[in-house]
Amino acid sequence: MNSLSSLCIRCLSSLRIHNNSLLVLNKYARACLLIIFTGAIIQPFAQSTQPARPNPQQRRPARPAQPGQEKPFIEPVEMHKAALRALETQPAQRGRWETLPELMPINPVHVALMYNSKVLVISGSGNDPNNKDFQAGVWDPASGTVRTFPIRWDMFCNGMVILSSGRPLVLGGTLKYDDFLGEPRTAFFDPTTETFTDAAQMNGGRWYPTGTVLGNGSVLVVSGLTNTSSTVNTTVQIWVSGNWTPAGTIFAGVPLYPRQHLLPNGQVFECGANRDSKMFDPATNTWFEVATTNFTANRDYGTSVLLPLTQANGFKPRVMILGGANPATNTTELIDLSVSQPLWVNGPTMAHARIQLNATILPNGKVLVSGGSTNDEDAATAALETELYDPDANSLTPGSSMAFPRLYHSNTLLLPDATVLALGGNPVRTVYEPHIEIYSPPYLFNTDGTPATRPVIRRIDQAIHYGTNFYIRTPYPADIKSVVLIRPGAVTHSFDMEQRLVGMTFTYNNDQLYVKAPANGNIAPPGYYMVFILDSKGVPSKAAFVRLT
Ligand SMILES: [Cu+2]
Repeated sequence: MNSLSSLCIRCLSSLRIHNNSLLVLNKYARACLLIIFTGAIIQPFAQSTQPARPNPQQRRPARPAQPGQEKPFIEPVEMHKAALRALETQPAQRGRWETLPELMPINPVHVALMYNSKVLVISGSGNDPNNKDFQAGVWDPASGTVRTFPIRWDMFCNGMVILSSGRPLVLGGTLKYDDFLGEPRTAFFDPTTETFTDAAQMNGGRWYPTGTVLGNGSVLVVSGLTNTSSTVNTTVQIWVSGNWTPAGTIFAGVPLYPRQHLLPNGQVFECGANRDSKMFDPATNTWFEVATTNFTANRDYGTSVLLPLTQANGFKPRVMILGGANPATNTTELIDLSVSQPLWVNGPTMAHARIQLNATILPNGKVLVSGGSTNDEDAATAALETELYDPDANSLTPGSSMAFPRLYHSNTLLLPDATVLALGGNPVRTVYEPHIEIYSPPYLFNTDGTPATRPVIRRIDQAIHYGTNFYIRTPYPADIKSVVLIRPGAVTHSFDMEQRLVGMTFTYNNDQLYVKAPANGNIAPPGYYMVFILDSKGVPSKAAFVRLT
């Protein structure tokens, strides 16, 4: 019953993706409502009595629950079956996952890394139609604490980007469940005061929208269900200096949460879940066809990554799409958008079929592929083993295994210490996975498994400017082989709307690196970035945050 009832969101979204007929939607939604109603009676709420699982790899001692920190309400039994894992014996090849002692007290449907190294977590109603206690929180990796707080409206299923000021901007959310209606409201979050402030409303509701920061710092918003009819909001809008301006009409058949990337020429590439990939030109507010995927179905709840933009590759934009569809595919595809007639070509096949996967760019340019399952929202077919994609070799290699299934509403996020955070999983309504896992990639280990010695950023210019040099002080500059900017992620529903890696050229003398900042905002939109330096062995420093203007 529960798994059936939780299908409603998914049914709605895939229905939207495939079919814009309101008639069909209503008929379907009526059936879903019936299932939910029955399910709600059968499924009682239960208070969890499961303590956080003790783990020999814990990097911090367990601490008492914080005052006001609620325990998650239900931990699904099936999610604990996989919790015991052997210590990874080949961390230098596969990396190593560990489970943190603290639990996430709210359903982490949306996460964003902020310039103060803390993570904004948004739950809203948290996929529980009866929950009117809308919540968000801030997780501090340094202290292992989560501060949760109520929010005024339901930011569940929003789109989130990070403004050039460093404030996350929340676009829409949920006005109503079953049939879903979208919120027209927006709000930005101040990382210093940890408060939301409402901002200009959009033209209509947006439930499952995508936001994309453009090269001038404005924000493109597309798709999402309206506040009146559970149909897609057909108006494209751009946020400029706090106001929304219309930017044309969306293309027919736009999916919910379209996967989009800003390219170095200022255009925005759209590549999923629909097969017919599109390009948006902000200069003309028009969309045009680019290419059709080789995979013959929509990649529903697959993911997409803009591969690293580097001087060495001429900032050539290449995009990779992975997984998706139900049952899921293990295929990947790549497209080179620098050529006149781009085509999707098949990439390496993943070891696991994955729907609801996540893909996170690491400082060395590799991509961590994690989570998902063969059958959607099915922990029994979850892919616990992760994979690492190497864009230079165009190959996938196995990574260490996670302990918990990471399915619908799970997220991963690169942290400033060059590890990757994994959170959530919510295949059944009112139930989510509260355990927090951290991945230490192979670059953090010597071949004997001991921690690698990391290069150090001693000092750095904190304000950097397009096309100009900035300096980094580090003890052994001759050993530094790459310097990268990584835009902090904002992730939800198997897609990071923000992450991008930009490689930079540099020279050095004495104890200083002189680094050339990106040429313009289309390569790296204005805002805060993590700067990593990597040594000759490929070991990254911890990041320093800089603000690029
Ligand atoms: Cu959702």
